[in-house]
Amino acid sequence: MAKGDTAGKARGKRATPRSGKPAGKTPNTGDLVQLLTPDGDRIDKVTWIDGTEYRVDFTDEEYRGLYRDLVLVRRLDAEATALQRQGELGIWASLLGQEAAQVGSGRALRPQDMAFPTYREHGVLYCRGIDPIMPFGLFRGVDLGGWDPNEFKFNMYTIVIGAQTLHATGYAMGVAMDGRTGGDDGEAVIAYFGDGASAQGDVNEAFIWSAVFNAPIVFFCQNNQYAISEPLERQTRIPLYQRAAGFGFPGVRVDGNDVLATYAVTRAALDNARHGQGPTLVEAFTYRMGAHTTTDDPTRYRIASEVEAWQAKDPIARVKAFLTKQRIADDAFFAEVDEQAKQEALRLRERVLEMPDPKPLSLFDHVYPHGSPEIDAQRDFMARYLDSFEGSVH
Ligand SMILES: Cc1ncc(C[n+]2csc(CCOP(=O)(O)OP(=O)(O)O)c2C)c(N)n1
Ligand SMILES: [Mg+2]
Repeated sequence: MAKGDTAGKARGKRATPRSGKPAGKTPNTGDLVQLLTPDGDRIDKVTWIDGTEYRVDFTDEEYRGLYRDLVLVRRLDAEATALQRQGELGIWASLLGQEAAQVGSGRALRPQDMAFPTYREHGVLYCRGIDPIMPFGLFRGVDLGGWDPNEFKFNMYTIVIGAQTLHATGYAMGVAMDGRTGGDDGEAVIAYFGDGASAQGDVNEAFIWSAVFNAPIVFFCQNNQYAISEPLERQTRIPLYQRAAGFGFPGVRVDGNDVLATYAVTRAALDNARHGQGPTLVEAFTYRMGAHTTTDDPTRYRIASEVEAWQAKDPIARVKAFLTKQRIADDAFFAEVDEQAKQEALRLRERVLEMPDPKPLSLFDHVYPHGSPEIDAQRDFMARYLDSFEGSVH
């Protein structure tokens, strides 16, 4: 869908050069790229502190498409949380509040680009055209993840914090070595991770390798302010995007609750990468409105007024306000999107409930490509154990 134009190609104008020399002006922590205010007012263009100019130029149809994406991914996510509460999923990691960061970056990807997600990127998965049912096998505990990363250019979910940034770096180095960068049809890579992950060794190693090999990668950090119960101030003493300068590549902070700005910044960073200009760190400044996962109770470590303050910056409300003010959409459109979201959520629920339980012994399949005596022995042991139950069929 959205092919909105982005400016941001002015890499030559960057004040934080590839040498890692600090920018002349030190930004304060309030600096971020924003193109749509929480009240739904458009900002035509924004110049980041390094001189890069960001703007978008979407058609009305494309604006409505972004709104539809945001509403759909929120509704499917809410259904997933309800399914977990009803005992139908083992766990769920909600994206509530992070819809704009995910839809904006997900739609900024070109078809040839490769994404490496964490466990929370259901909105990016949706934008990649993957059937939303796919991650549910994982969270219901009935399969090991269902999609082919190469078919959709979207890798498997990664639970090990930060590990996917190294996988993405290796993949991006391979892209460059294969000569698949350098033009508009070049391939770029995006690695998603969180504010907590930014403190992991893996992530810092990924930054170094990407920098020195000039890998075509965008590090997309969704700073949702928490790593489970640990707040941001336990991860860093400086804004996360500023870390990039120490590694020798540009960093930019974007309003992660603004789908337009997130799109513009990510698209520009990806295009720089595909043209051979190396990595960028994008810090999407956002907020995890829900629990870390359904196993977590955030009321134990954060106060209601903080959540309320972020509610006023809701990523969907501001797009709705903009569409209404600009008469790009009317009540009939909003009602139609709500109805579609409801129907898709119902369909998702039905399909989750129909997911068959796996055969217990399938646990031992696909551990090694050619089997192993150890695994065979474990399978035999398990089979005997299951046989010990009266009427057991497996
Ligand atoms: C290597 C590793 N250490 C610890 C954990 C446990 N763990 C799961 S999620 C999480 C916090 C991650 O926070 P952040 O990177 O901010 O991502 P978010 O969940 O907020 O999206 C931790 C510590 C893990 N999965 N992997
Ligand atoms: Mg976090």
